[in-house]
Amino acid sequence: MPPFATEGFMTETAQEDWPATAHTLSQALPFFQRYAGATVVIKLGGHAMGSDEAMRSFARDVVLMSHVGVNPVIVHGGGPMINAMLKAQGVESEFVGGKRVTDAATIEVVEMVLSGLVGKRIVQAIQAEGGTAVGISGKDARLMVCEQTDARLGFVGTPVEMNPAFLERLKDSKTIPVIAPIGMGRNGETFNVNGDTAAGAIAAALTADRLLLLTDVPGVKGADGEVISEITPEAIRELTDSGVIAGGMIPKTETALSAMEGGVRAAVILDGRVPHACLLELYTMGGAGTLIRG
Ligand code: X2W
Repeated sequence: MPPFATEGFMTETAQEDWPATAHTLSQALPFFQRYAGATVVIKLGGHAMGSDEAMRSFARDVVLMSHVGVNPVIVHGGGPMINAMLKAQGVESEFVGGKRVTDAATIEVVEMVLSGLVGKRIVQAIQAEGGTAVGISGKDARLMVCEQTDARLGFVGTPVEMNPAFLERLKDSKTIPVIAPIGMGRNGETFNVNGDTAAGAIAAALTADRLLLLTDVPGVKGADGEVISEITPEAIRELTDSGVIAGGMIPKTETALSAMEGGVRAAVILDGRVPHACLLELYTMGGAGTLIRG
């Protein structure tokens, strides 16, 4: 029997606020109904993974979503954690076009850090809040078969064949998958996959209702520097052509657009450092970050 996650709630909420809490819950009913049965793929980037408290809050939101009928699928990054481990081992690492050049020594560290440390930390946090999670990578059950992206990048892979049937089975048993962006090659290779790319490919393979890309920026900014709350794929392309969308935002918007071309209904780029970013997005009128919808 999983633990009930009541302790924090009881101590964080003063008695005089309980009627307001009941009101808030009641207000969320239409949103609970809208997303009941929906598959929501959440990319948790390494930069969005903060303190233990932030991790606990994220995990709690995921368990809540699962309890009200959503099928959350977590795909995580861990770039900063890989950097730290490589540094500790004295291994140099460089990025080309946002992707880590990955040689034979580096891929071992990448797989150890992502599948071992980062994934299991998220699994443990979800289970501490009463959910059930399993940590897997794109290798497990042949979830994500990859080909080499570019010989100059070494063991960096592009997903070419997805096998989401195993994830469907986990969904049926209310088990939350926590997926490390590691792919398997057809010739026994291990591939390092950009976390956003992996999340987009998994969301498309599941024809997810939502892809939430949790990052460390508030969303997509327009020419006036303000965060855009909702935008179409066409407008994203225009802003990219005119140079307003640039740098690290480009891989995120491209992931969102290709996931939508693959059948995902909508994608959201949002700031994972904001407390309860996922709940804000799914269960309030305000939403959070930038919603990309056709
Ligand atoms: C990434 C995988 C981790 C990742 C890397 O080695 O850093 C490639 O660059 P974030 O935290 O989401 O950036 N892979 C090919 O994407 O982590």
